[in-house]
Amino acid sequence: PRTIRLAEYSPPAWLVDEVALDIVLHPDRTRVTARLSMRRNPAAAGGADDIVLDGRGLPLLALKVDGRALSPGEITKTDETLTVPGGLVAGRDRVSVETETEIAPAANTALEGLYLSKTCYCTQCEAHGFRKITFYPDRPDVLAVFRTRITGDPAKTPVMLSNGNKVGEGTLPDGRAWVEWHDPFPKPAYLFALVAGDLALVEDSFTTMSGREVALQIYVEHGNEDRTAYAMDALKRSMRWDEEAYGREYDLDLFMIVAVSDFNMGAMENKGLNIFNAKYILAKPDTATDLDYALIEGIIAHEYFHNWTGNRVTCRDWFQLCLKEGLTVFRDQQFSADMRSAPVKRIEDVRALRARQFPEDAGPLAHPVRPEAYIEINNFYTATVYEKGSELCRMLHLLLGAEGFRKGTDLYFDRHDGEAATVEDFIAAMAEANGRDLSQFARWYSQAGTPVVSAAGTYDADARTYTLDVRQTTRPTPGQPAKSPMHMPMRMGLVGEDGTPLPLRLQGEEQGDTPTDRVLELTGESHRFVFEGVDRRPIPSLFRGFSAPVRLETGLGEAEDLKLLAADPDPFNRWEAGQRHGRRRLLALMGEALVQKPFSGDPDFCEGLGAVLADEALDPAFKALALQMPTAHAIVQEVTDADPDAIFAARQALQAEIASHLKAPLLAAYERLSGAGDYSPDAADAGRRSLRNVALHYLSLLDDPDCRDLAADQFRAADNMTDTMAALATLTNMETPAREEALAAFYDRFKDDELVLDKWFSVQATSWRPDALQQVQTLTGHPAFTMRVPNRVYALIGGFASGNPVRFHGSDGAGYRFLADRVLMLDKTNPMVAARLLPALSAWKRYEPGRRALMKAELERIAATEPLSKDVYEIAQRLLA
Ligand code: BAL
Ligand code: ZN
Repeated sequence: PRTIRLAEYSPPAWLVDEVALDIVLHPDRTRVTARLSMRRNPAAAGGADDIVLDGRGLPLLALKVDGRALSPGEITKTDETLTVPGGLVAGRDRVSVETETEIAPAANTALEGLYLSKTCYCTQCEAHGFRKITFYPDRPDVLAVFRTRITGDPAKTPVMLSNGNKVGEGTLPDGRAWVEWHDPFPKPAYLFALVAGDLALVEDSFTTMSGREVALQIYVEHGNEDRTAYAMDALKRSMRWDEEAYGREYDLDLFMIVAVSDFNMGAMENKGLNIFNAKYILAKPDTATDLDYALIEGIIAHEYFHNWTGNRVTCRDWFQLCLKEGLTVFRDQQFSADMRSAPVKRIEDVRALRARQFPEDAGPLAHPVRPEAYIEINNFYTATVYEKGSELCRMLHLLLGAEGFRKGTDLYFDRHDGEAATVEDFIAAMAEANGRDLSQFARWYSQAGTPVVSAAGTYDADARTYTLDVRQTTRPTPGQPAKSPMHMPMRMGLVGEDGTPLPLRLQGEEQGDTPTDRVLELTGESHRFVFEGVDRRPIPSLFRGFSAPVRLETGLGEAEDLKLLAADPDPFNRWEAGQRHGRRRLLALMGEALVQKPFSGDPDFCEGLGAVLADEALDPAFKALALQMPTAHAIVQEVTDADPDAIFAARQALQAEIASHLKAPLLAAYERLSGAGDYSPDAADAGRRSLRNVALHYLSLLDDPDCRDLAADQFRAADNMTDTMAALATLTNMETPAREEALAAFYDRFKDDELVLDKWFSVQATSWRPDALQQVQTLTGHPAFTMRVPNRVYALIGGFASGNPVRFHGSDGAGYRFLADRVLMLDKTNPMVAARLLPALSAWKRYEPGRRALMKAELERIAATEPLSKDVYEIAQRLLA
């Protein structure tokens, strides 16, 4: 397979001003005619002026250039491209190219291009799906105005949608219906969308800040209309927020969302016609958890925000993916923080970053936020591009201030509206709007790896000074052996033992209004900061709010961490101190097990957690996060020769210790928080449920008559999916007849509800019982299991491989073999989803020699298989390199 490189970018020789698509739907023979009004690109550097159209696996039924039919001998066609030789259009600046092809949506199992989700036609064109629909220069720097005519059987596809505004409809003499759509905003082909099916419609409207009325439409399967209210509300809140926070108004008179069952990704921001995985639209209290609601809110916002960051200003090439994704994730995180609790949202986002992006940066799949080479671009929709990309925007926001950041985005939109831009364009707008030099900051986009910042402080009581030394280093990553220092903001404070904020006056600064929280900028390998007027020994609270995506070595000891857990005024660092100590405890317990010492206890830590639990001033959602110990995946990142059984045993021991120490307050909290009143998915109620369910988790670890029946009782009494799932997850880990009863009752109740059934599959996949793999294997034979639906694959296979850190890593390697078999099976039908399962093996080098060899053997088996998709080939090669 060919490697595509950023360095080889060249502008397209030909542009498309307008495209007229005529699509006649049929499950096996959809006819697609495309008429492209093309123009020679004045910016192209001369050279070959062939017209090259992408077209993957498409038959060419007819081709006309300026109305003249060309014979096969006049053109060159491969399975990937169609080339009209430059000689045929020599001396012409404008030409019309018309092609006709035929595709089979029903046979499209890869779910890229035009396919059928059940009986509904839908599309997924990002990144390279449009070339599976018709011949076209399928690259994001070719922006055209689309006119789309769709013809179909009105009995089967009464709803036929595309981008923009509906400009005509009618019926043909043979009874078929047609509609025509026109999108006035020039866009790249990856933002094209078509949906046709028998769908129910839920409507609302939104008045924009300039007083325009926008019709809002959500299309769902019949019967799901009552699950759209939250998504619609989130959409309206997103539209208002983008006006207020970024001055961005919606630009069409219609905004449509369609929920489909079969979708490789979460959702897609097609202009005016977002297509969503139904999981991120449909919710009601008895089918969706609080997490589902939060994800719906965040993803609705994300796709809507793309209208400006992605659609109005798009990417020049796919290497610039972070330009739209990092910025849009940052915007959706800001939105959710405004809608909910900002500190809790920040902790959740950092947890996700550490769980998914840090391992990426530390392993064989490490790549810069703006990658420089790929074989299959679908493999780069990664946590690094998305979540680390967002962290870079967040750092700019902190370095420039909220107002400065807004000045930068205003300039970026003004300058590049209607264009395909680059990361350099974005940085230039930020720099120029603020008069700042961001050239060193830009290194974050090209240098992979997570910097490690180590800190050391000394207090001089006589001089009343505190000297803080910080040093940054970044380990080599694949293809980048040498690293340079990054420009990063370090938000920090110094606190007394009781958490009192101390003044932060640096040597040489004037006395006066001294802040107790400030941002220091790190640019060199090392810095020394001397604070004056420090009248007691301080504890440093560094990188508050996780102000830069680094691994911090604080140099702090146990006692200091416990003090920060008790009293750091920065909620993020308060949580962080508890996590740090939790990690310390887990590593200590693993060490004890190794030398066969009985597990020690740590009453001070338990007391510290107990104080958090008892603190009336704290948000229950925060308490729930603070009480949860670092995950097994996090510990794998901390050790060499990781032994999953030892990590599991240490986590169980630590949690059991906390549970038994805090049994009374946990039971009291569990009782106090028992749901009273109607369910609301809002952050406050969700936080209370979250804390109660953390208490349930702890209490269920105790072999104690007061706790034994809590989960089964909760399962029976629950009136919402959050509590139901928390109880079911707990029971699924247990050896009790109540387990089978609950699983059977749940299945019985929800067997016709595909989204809830996914939860039933995944809860069993993530059980820590020793027979989990056997159960998963049995479930692959369940009549409701299918490899054709990505959500089901992610629930069962993905749930087991990525969400079961102990049983997936069984020492016999059967879990690895199971995953590899499934990846190879799926590669034949849906390579994108197959490749997305494979990173479950990405940390293979971190495990003890036995597992390491077993994982490697499975990766080698995959890599040696022929044929293999580009998607799986690339990931397997990189993992083995
Ligand atoms: N652009 C692909 C889906 C998303 O990130 O919104
Ligand atoms: Zn996105």
